[in-house]
Amino acid sequence: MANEIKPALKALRIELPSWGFGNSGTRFKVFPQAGAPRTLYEKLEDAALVNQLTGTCPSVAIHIPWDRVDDWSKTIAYARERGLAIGAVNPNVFQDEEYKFGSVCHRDPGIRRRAIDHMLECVAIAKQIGSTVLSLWFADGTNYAGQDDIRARKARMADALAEVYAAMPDAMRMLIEYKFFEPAFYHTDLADWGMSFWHATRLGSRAQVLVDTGHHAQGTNIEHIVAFLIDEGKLGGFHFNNRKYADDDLMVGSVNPYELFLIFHEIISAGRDPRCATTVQNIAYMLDQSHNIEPKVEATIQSVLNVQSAYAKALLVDRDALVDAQARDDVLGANRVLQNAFETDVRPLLADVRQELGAARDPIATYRASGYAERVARERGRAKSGGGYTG
Ligand code: PSV
Ligand code: MN
Repeated sequence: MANEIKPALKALRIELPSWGFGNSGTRFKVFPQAGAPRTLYEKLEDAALVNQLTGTCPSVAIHIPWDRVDDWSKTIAYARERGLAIGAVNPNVFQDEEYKFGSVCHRDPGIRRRAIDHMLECVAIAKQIGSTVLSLWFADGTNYAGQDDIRARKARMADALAEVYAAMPDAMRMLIEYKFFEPAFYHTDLADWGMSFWHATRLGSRAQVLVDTGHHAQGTNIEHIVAFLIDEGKLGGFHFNNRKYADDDLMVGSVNPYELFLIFHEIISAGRDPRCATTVQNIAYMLDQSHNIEPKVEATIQSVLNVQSAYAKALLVDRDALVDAQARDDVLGANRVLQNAFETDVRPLLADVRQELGAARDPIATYRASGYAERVARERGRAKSGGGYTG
C-alpha cells in the first residue's frame, strides 16, 4: 500500500502565504523576529527554501497592498529563478480608514466603489502575473444590533461580487472565504459556508467557496462541510491553520491532526467519484497562518509536514474495508478502519517520498543545520514591519 500512494503524495501541492513569513502579532503586542523578511523578495527567498526542503510548495499567495511591487515582471522572474510561481491574489479591503464600517457592504457607494476598484486592480494584477485564483475575504459586518440593514448589505455584497466576477478572465476562479466573527462581533456579512455558497452559486461555475479551517465555531464538523461542498462542485480551496479557541492561526495539524486527517479522508473519498473528481483535482491547498512567537520558516516547514502526514494517512484508509463495514452497519468496525489509518506511522514513507522528490528526508533537521536562520537574522536584522498584521 505504501508504494501505491507515493505518486499521490508527490503530486500534493501546498501554497504558502507571503504574510506567514512577515512579522505578526496580536492586538496586544507584535514581537518582531530577527530575520523576518522586509520585502516580498525576502518572503520569496524564505518560501523557496521551504519548497526546496519539502518538495511540495512551488507557489506563494500574495496580499495586495502588503506585497505590492513596482515591477511584477521582475518579481515573477525572481520567483521563477527560485522554482516558485505567484499563486492566489488576495485583495485587502479591511485596513484602510475608509473601511471602518465595511467595504463592499458599506452604506456609502463611494467607499463600495473604492473596494470594488481595488478588487478589479487585483484581477488585473492576477492576469499580469498569470495567477488564476482571486481569493476574497471581507471583514465586513456590524458590532451592534441595529447598526445597519443586514439585507441591504447582502445585496451590496452580491452587486460587488458580480462586478468583479464579470471582469475575471475565463481561466480565473473566485474563491469566497467566510468567517463567523472578527473583526465584526454582532454579525459578519459572510458568516458561514452557506452564505459563501449562495453567492458562489449565484455568480457561476468559476466562483467557489474557500474553507479557512480556523473560521468555525467550536465543535463544527468541518469535514462534513467539505464533503457537502465537493459534492456540489463548490469547494475551491482551503486556508489551513489550527485553532484552540477562535481564529488562532496556529500551525495546521498542531492542535487537532485527526480533524485534518478526516478532512483529507472526505476529499480522497470524493475524488474517487467521477462526478467529483474535477472539483477535487482543482482544490487549492493554501496555508493561512500567523507565527507570532514561533520561528516562522521552521513553523512553515512543520506545517507542510503536518499536512503531508494527514494526507498520507488519509490515503492509507482501506476503503474496501470501510465500504464493507458500512454495508454491514458495523459502526465500530467502520470507525476502526479510519483509526487504523490514522495511527499508522507515515514518517519513514514521507522521508522516502521527499528524498525521491529531491527534497530533504528530514526538512526540520536540515533547516536547523543549514545556518539559514542565523544568516538572515544577521543580514536582515529585526525589522519593525514587513507586511501583514503588524499591530
Ligand atoms: C482573515 O482572518 C483571513 O483568514 C483572510 O484569509 C485574510 O486574507 C487572512 O486571514 C490574512 O491573514
Ligand atoms: Mn484565511
